[in-house]
Amino acid sequence: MTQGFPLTVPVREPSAPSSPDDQVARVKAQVVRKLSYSLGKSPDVAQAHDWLTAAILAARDHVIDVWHRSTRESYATGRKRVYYLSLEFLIGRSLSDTLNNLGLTGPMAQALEELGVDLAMLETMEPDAALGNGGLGRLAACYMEAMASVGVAALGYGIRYDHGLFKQRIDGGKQVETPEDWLSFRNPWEFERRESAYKIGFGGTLTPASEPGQVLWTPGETIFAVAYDTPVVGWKGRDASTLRLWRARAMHPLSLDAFNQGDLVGAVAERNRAEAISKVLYPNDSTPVGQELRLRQEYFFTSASLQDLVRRHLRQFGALDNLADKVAIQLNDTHPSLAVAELMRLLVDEHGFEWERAWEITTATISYTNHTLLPEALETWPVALMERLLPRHMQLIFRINARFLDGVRRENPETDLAALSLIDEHHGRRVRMAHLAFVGSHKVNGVSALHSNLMKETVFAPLNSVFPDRITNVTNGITPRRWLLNANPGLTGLLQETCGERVTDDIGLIRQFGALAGDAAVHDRLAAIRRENKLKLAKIIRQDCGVTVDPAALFDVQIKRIHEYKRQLLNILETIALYDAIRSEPYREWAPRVKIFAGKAASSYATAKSIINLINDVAAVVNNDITTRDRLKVVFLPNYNVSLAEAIIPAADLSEQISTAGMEASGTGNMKFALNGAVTIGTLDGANIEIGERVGEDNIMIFGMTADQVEAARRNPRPSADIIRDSAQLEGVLDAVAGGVYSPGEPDRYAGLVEGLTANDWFMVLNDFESYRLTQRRVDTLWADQGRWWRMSVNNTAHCAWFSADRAIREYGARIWSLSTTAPGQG
Ligand code: HBZ
Repeated sequence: MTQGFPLTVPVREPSAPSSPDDQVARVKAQVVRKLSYSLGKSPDVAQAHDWLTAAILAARDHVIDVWHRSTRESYATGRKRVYYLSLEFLIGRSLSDTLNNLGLTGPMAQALEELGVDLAMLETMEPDAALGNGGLGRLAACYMEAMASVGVAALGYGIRYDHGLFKQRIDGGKQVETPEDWLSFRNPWEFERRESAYKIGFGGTLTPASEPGQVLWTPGETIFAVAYDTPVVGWKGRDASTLRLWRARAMHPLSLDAFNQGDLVGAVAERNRAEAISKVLYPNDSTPVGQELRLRQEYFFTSASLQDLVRRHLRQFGALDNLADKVAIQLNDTHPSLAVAELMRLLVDEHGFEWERAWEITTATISYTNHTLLPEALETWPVALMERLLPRHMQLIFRINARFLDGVRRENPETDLAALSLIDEHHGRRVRMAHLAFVGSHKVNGVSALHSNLMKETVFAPLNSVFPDRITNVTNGITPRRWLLNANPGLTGLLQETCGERVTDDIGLIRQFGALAGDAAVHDRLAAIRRENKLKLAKIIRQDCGVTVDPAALFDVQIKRIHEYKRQLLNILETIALYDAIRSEPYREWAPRVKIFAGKAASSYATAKSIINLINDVAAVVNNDITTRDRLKVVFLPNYNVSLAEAIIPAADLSEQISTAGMEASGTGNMKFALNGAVTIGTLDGANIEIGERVGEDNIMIFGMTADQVEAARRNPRPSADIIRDSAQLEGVLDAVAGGVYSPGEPDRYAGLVEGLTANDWFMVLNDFESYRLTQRRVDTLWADQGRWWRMSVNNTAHCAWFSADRAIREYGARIWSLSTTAPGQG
């Protein structure tokens, strides 16, 4: 099936005027116009943030032209739309990417320069939109851009949180969280759509309706979801997708009765309760949140999104019977799982469909992506809470479950139904949101080959045996526009010289770079580019950590959420071993290293916070030791976010991807580093395996246990005393940490952390220590041979085009959404 796109959507230069000078003049006039007539400022009194807003508004006008064309085109062709439902969109800054995708970076920089303003400086003032925690949210942002670049008609749906992910400060070595306030200068990218507001009900009563099977739900509480739209433009202005975020508003923002009686708090109580829903992002990553407010958030955005897409479909096609032909709904993990029940409710109760037909439409429309198998991260909600908050949905879920289990029983009476059920009866009756999403979808995908296989073998094994064709894999991807072209202009320039200008349109062309892996001149160019990037990062490190680092040293980087399974602890313990080794042989030729860490810990995750503390404590000792001064530095960069990642990744020599095998579903940072030419040190976990397959085993440093070995070791653990005995360094390192060498003011600060490791090494930190340490020493040897190192670097860049989000989106399009995306190139 060919939908007639994107071949019908030509790649256009953004409404290019006749000459570059004209273009600069035009952009300049646009910026000044925005400044005057949208902001009411004249150039002589404008502040930096006024210029930023004016530049954004001018850029936005160009996006709108594309956006309108895209929207018109998708209505005209009636092509299928993808709706990406995600509780998180980790967007970061938008100005630089938007200008780049429109080909307007040069003209805008020149126009502003003529006005006496520095574009690069303005770009750093833009707030980093952090409506997400980590990988899942960043993936959603990459996919929105990739869909616009590949020519998929797409809408992303989420929540417009007033406050995104908290800001992190490091005080005395410890994480301190402060609120984030990205909207304080308003958000110039968005459009409020008051006309697109939907009622969202909670609680209340159910009565049978006139038609059999239909139920009339009278909610006890109703709030509004108001849409805010942001266009996301694709590469070269090919297309624009829409990010539609919902804001919660009260039906009655003020009770005059209460106010008149002097009850000021009561007067706005309804408003506060309603608006709490879109007030703040839950700061948890890979762990669920049990609170009622979270369930209200999940239903709020799911219901608003489904009502919106149903309304759009009816307006366009007049009936819902062909919904699955024209609409694909992708659930980004289980947070929008209620979509299954909500779509059934809309079809059955509001549009009079028979159950069977409604179920056919629902399952043909919906599909679900799983992002983690951590048992504690699989969402379940108490039946009692669901009954109180969403009585009709609970009823529908029971019915879905009963019909599903009846069907299975008929086919095979021996089946263990309890393992399949949407209701977990062991923990006080809870709804298993992953089972709801699975049963209500036609496809369920994992995010790397290993992860998708583990889904079949572990958490989803019972469901997989009933639906053997349902689980599929789409290995994650990243947008090369943000993570290569924009973040690393030096490398991009070299790739254009060596692989042709078109490499920016068709990232697949970088495989030609591999032919230059042994070219000394290319190595020199790469070394100069990397050095430039490292100098910029060194400046940030000096500003944010007060530490001076040498750009000639090996930059060894681990940046991601702080979690036990990601094993920052393994890294810092090995750092201590290296520190000890350098001190015991100070005259040996040690490869100088800078150990760079960054990442946030969930505010309630005590162990993760303790690991941050330890890294900072070790840094304080190491960085002040003159014996190791030129050889080792340790830094923890505060407030990790998308923008900081953009500065760090192009400056990295070594990428730490060292999760306990079987626990990191995919990882996407690993792809960004490899594409930028860093060498990975990593376990056989998630997408590391696929990176290794592509770059070749000589170009990746793999260590540690496999997922199977981890599983075996958990069933039959080795005594930690044995493991410690087999390593020359481990005991000394653990004793030093536990004994307060790095926390002299509070000697037992890490006693519990170390005790935990030796009592139960669930994450295999001790088990993998020696293998990791020896691999790090092999890294030293390779680094000493710079020719060899740059050969590895070239091979990483050259063979990672496959990790483009465009490739991932094409796979979703072909295998899950039944689209035909035939545009050439882009990996
Ligand atoms: O999703 C991450 C995975 O940890 C990472 O390996 C993967 O690359 C990335 C994109 O696929 N997962 C998350 O960021 N978050 C969760 O998996 C999650 C699941 C349930 C929750 C909260 C977070 O309730």
